[in-house]
Amino acid sequence: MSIKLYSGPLSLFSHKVEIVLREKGLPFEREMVAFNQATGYSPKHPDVLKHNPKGQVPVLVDNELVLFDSTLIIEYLEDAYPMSALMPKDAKLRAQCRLLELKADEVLLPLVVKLMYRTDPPDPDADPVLQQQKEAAGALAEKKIEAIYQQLDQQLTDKDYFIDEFSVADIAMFMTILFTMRLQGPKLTTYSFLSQWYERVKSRHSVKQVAESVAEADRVLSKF
Ligand SMILES: N[C@@H](CCC(=O)N[C@@H](CS)C(=O)NCC(=O)O)C(=O)O
Repeated sequence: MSIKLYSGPLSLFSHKVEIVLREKGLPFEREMVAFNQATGYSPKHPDVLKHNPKGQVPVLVDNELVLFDSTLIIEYLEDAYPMSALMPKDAKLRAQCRLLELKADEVLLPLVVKLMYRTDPPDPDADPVLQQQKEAAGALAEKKIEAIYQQLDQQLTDKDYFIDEFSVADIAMFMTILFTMRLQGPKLTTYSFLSQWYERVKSRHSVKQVAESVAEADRVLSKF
């Protein structure tokens, strides 16, 4: 068996896949593509361009099989390597698990993206009006993030994980909230179930390793 993951040092989507590989105990080679806060992923890694018409990480190569898109990759890993299941078997729970992953990636994350100006490299020529616009958009996004935190907190009342057992829903939501925190977004302290859940997920070996790798990438790449 030979699995290779093309990842990015601050790629939330790649880190979702990495947690799944680690949870399943699958050995893999990780290739970090170049990234910096000024030019992003440009120039792109030639293998990523070859394997993914969208030119994005993550890309997973499992022997002859080449896949891109974190959700699709994770579903493949779950089918091909069912040990340490990360999705429920029941159809309704499975759909709820997928829906939560989608909410993390496509509802919460677009709000978190509005906070990303906070890690931009300093620019003495920055337009102050543009800067104010970014800050106003960030403040509005924070309000919407808090409303989502409130809903998630309610969903987690007296529960260890979103769907019975630890699942892809927890992985996706955790990664998006980790990124909210590293961008100094709303704190979790007022949401007791959500903050307990966050610490519970973070204490898993697989998640701890990935969170440390993000922190290390920030020390090297991001200004705060
Ligand atoms: N829906 C994709 C999104 C992948 C994605 O946005 N990857 C980012 C890094 S986190 C990327 O490669 N961005 C570079 C680009 O879009 O050019 C997934 O789930 O994998």
